[in-house]
Amino acid sequence: MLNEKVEKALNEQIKKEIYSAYLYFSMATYFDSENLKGFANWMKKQAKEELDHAMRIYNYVYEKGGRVELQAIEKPKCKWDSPLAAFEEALAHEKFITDSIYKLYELTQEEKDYATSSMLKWFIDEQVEEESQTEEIVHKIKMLSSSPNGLYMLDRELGQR
Ligand code: OFO
Repeated sequence: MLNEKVEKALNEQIKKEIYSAYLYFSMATYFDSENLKGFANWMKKQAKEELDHAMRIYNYVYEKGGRVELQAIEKPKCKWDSPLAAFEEALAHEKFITDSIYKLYELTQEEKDYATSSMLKWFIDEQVEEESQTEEIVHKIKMLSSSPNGLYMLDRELGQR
């Protein structure tokens, strides 16, 4: 059986992961509208990863005899002022997710639910990568935006993800 408080918090986290996918799909639509196909490709891949994160928790809840109850997902923003603004928001969002995973981990410790703590370690490690790869792109956009072909070069690079 899954601890009730933990089950509720895992359901909340599933919602946040699905919202992350929704936000990144929305960023992909912005990039596609700007004809930045590589940036859009990167965001679509990221969105799919977020759905995998949601499914990882979903499967765990059932493995532990719990129940998933899907929540309403709010409409994401759909326009940004620049590619930099979109990636800065993606980075801020990843930091928010990291914080949410940490809080979830703390709850499992308080509730002595060590199996869920152990499952969450994968997410703690994953967030290090998620933040670092997004931050790297923020830096690259800042560095390359002053050169005329900079954004185009980065778009090609992100298209290869
Ligand atoms: Fe981008 O992070 Fe999920 O967990």
